Amino acid sequence: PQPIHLADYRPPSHLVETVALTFRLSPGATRVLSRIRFRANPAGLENGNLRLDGEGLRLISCAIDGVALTALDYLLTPEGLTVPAERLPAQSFLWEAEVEIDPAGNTALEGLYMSGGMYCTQCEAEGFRKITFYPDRPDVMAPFTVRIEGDASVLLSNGNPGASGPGWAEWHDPWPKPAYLFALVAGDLVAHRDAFTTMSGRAVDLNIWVRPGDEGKCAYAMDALKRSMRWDEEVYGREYDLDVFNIVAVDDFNMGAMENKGLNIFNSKYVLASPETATDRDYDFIESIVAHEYFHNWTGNRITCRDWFQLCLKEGLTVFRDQQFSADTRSAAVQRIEDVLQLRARQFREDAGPLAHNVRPDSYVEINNFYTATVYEKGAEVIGMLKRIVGAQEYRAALDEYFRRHDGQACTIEDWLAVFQDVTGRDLSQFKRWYTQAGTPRLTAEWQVAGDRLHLRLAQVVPPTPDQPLKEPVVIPIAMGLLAADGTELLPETHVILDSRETVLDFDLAKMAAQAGIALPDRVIPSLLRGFSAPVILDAALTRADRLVLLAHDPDPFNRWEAGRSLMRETLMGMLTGGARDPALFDALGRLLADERLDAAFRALCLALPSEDDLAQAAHDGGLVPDPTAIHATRKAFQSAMASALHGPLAALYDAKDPGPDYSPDAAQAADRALRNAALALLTRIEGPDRARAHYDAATNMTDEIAAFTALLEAGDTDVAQRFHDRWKDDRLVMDKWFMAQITHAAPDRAVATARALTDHPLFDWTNPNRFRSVIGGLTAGNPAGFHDPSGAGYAFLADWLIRLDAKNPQTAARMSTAYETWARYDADRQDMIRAELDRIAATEGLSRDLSEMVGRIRG
Ligand code: BAL
Ligand code: ZN
Repeated sequence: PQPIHLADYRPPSHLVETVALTFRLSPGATRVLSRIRFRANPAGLENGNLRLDGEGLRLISCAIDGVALTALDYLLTPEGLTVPAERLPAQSFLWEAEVEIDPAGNTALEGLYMSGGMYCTQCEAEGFRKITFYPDRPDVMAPFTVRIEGDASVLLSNGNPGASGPGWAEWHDPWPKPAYLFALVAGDLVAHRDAFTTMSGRAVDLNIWVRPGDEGKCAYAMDALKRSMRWDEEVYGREYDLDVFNIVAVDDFNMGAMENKGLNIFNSKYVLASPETATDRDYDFIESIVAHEYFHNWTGNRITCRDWFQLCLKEGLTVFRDQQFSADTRSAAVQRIEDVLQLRARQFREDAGPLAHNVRPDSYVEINNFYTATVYEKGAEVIGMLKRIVGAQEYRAALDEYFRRHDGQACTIEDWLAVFQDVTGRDLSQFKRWYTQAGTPRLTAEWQVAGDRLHLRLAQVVPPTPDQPLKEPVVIPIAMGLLAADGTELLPETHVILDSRETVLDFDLAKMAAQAGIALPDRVIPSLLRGFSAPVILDAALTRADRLVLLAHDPDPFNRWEAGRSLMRETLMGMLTGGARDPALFDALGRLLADERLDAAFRALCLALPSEDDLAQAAHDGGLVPDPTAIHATRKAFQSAMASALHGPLAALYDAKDPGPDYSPDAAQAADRALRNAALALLTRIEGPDRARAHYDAATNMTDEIAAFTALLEAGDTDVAQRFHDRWKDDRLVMDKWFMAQITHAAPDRAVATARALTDHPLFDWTNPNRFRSVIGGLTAGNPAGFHDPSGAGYAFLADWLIRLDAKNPQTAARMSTAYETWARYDADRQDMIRAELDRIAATEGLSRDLSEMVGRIRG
């Protein structure tokens, strides 16, 4: 397949005025009748032909203005149907078609498919073309009327409910939408119901639809929904616009969730929660994903993307909005650290390898392959920088104008930036490079004290990435402060912008010292990039002593955490090359742990080590070839040393931070559990399994149970897996944790064998994306030393499963192939073995467009 290029965008030749669909549901042979009123697009640059996308459809009949078409009237290909301009009425006409589709045979989970006897849809990005013939592109928006005929008790589609009777229901969505936001659900479901009154007084029915038996696990998602609705009114002035908002939980789903207008469809993992079955982290995800999908109603649905290159227009903004919501709901500092951890783990990794691409890509073969950390998370960082640069007030004014100017439209990044330019009067042409250049900029900072002046030199380099050898400087907002060596703050937080390759800033040290009431210092410590004010890699000339000062005193919590993190990374890298541990770090961590003024969740984050993948990248960046086995062993040795050095404070925290048996997923309780369970993991390392066994037996919630379970797996307990299995074998979501934990916590030399054995387990349903990700992802992401086993067995295991899954579900197979993206870091033997597996996948007959594009890009 040929790549599609942004530069080739052309407006559609026809627009849609109305769509009416009738579904006659049957598992193997559903009939879809469409009545679509088209009109010629005055702005259309196409040839005037009517181009309808359609894949895997059995065409029964079609007609224009009531006159049946014969096969001579159109061109039908596996990708769609074209009616030449000369057969079309000039201005407006009614297209009618009847097609047959096979939901039960649809294992790709795109279009209309079945999950456990229930019909459901996933149309983003290009699934609607598997339902009926249609201009399946986001710049064609129309109101939809839907009639569903089927024997399920619940029949749902977008918009407001219309008439219904036994075996049928009608829905009308008055808001023009692109086809990717279409949804249909039919099943024997039950609802958890609630209601919401919007700020202008509209009464909205809220329903979360689940299988009978799961209705007791919806309260948290419902609460998160209501809080999201209120937050969007208060913070963005955005109100909900239909009489009903439905959420449906489905077990087989490729993504996390989907923002279909008025009918969000969720992976059940991100809806269902009870204290016994869901962890604090699960609750956290549910809250932010419910918010994310709800926020799409304005940023995505009312204003959508002109074409799929603009995906970040809705995704970057909506991730930014859900991060803001979580920061307002929980601890803002902890939220920021967690967001940055995710960004570095997924997006920096992507940006550093063969899959690097712009936040707004220039081309793609399969758009499903661009639902990436770069589009989502870096896309959100770009909005955060924009907000920082223009200020909160102007940001809000620009968003108001964006909603006013573009409501009901399909827009581009140019439209978005034009709003900011018009409202703030700023020239954003250089800022736009964040959308058009790939790669993580490297920011270096050096400084010297010269008498009573401080000279701070800042420089940036954007590294070459595939197809982009040369880069221009970007606009980097840098929030900074200055500390004296005793921790005194010399400069309140200041904002500077680096938009050239290099600049030198000059500070009056004498004045700052006088204001702070201290003598002129001969050493100062810049605290740069506070709050992670830009998505860059900072190389600052900080000594270990400087970082210990920041860890103890920086008023910015993000940089406090960052100082500890970089000290840990440096220590671990030193240990890898034969260096010793530095007791000063453990002393500093001990003081921090005991500081009850600090949020427990923040302290838990300070105890967490850089991941094995972080260390492999750090080794590579330092000119070394990472040895995954040595990294794993060194990390474990560091944890044991830390546990020994901090035994007293950890044991004290373990005793003090027990929130008791009345579980609540709120931030305060979750923070205490996070710190206590972090202490448990470390203590088990040096004490043996008794404490973890007691913790397991006493656990009344899944957060504690899984913490004890994994600590016991690490300690080599041979019975706990069976006990956990016997208790939870009937709960799909909990069993996903069971599968994953055993692989993640297996010794690296046993990880592949463990994963392989689990694929033989009767509950390993590999066609279920969650289960597949638990096992295959449990190895590739959860046990890097096992995946990179020197034998190459991990690479072969992944390739076998990708080939097998690709034949059924290309989207999930393609996504999992990113495990190979870091191949260039490793030694020649590993590189050869990975290349051989990529070649083997590429040579597979009938490989999907999704996976073949990914393999091709990874190989380079
Ligand atoms: N639009 C795909 C799922 C999501 O980002 O919400
Ligand atoms: Zn989204």
